[in-house]
Amino acid sequence: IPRRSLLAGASALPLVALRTRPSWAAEFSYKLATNLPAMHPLNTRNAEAAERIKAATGGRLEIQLFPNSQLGNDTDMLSQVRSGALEFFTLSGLILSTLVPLAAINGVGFAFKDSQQVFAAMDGDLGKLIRAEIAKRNIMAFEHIFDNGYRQITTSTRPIRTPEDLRGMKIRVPVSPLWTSMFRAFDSAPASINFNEVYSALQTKIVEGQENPLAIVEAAKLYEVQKYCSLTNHMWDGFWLLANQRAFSRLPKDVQEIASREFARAAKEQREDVAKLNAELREKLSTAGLQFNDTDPAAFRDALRKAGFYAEWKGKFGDAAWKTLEDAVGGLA
Ligand code: X2X
Repeated sequence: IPRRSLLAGASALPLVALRTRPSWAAEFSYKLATNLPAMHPLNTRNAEAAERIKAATGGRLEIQLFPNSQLGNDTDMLSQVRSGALEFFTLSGLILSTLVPLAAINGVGFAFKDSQQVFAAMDGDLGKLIRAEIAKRNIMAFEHIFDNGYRQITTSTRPIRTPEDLRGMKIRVPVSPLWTSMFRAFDSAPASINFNEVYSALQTKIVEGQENPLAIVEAAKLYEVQKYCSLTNHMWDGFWLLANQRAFSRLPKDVQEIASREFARAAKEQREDVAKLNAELREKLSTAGLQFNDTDPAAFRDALRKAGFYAEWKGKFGDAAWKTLEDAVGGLA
């Protein structure tokens, strides 16, 4: 095409754009933010979902991804999604619990036996209960939670082989009462730090260690500033995909349905990605220099029980919610 005719076409466009939205702009242009690096499956799968949503809605809903805490830390982004400044946001239920206390319940230490049990509960009655609580705020959670995974402890100072090894350890935890309470129960010295500051907190030795699933230890390159990785599997954590309630209800019904369908597919695919990563990363991260050890979960669970951790959180969540958890995982306290 000759250059001149392109320019001629372009100069004609503003006349049309005076009254209606330009033909190249989406009717709804929304943001989706996460705290994780772009390569983590939470982002790659949601990026694919955004593409499919754009195609299936004929371009009416365009979703732009902001990974890696680009729009602020989790605390900031949670206020943005509540106010509507941000339309979509993925957040750990445990951090969300600063607003919706029940959302921390899946993080109770050593509650779930395996991922199958996790997702049966989170796609079932337990998840339903949590989502109902979330919906009482200005936000909503899509049906299927994304996987963060079982959390492991990394440190620069010493491996964690027994619960006693956690005594006095300066360990970073996310900003969430349940996390702080759990590591206090182990007699550690937990420090609440948002994820976007974790790498530098480890690098500068503000804290000795942190805990996260292997997929994150890799994606955020935490192995560069940590020496040991102790496989404690001490809790399961997931990311709710949250939406600002008003922003979502503003979408036409068919667009809402397409978005829900594609996010559901993204969650299912993302769970498989994470399971695969967490299974293969021990070897890869060992090669990168991390020293791994296994642990006996029963010893850690006993330590929590003796410290009164389960009794305390049963009281906080209440008997009904605790029973829903125990119906899914068996007796806890
Ligand atoms: O902050 C963390 O450690 C992370 C990335 O796992 C969560 O979002 C809870």
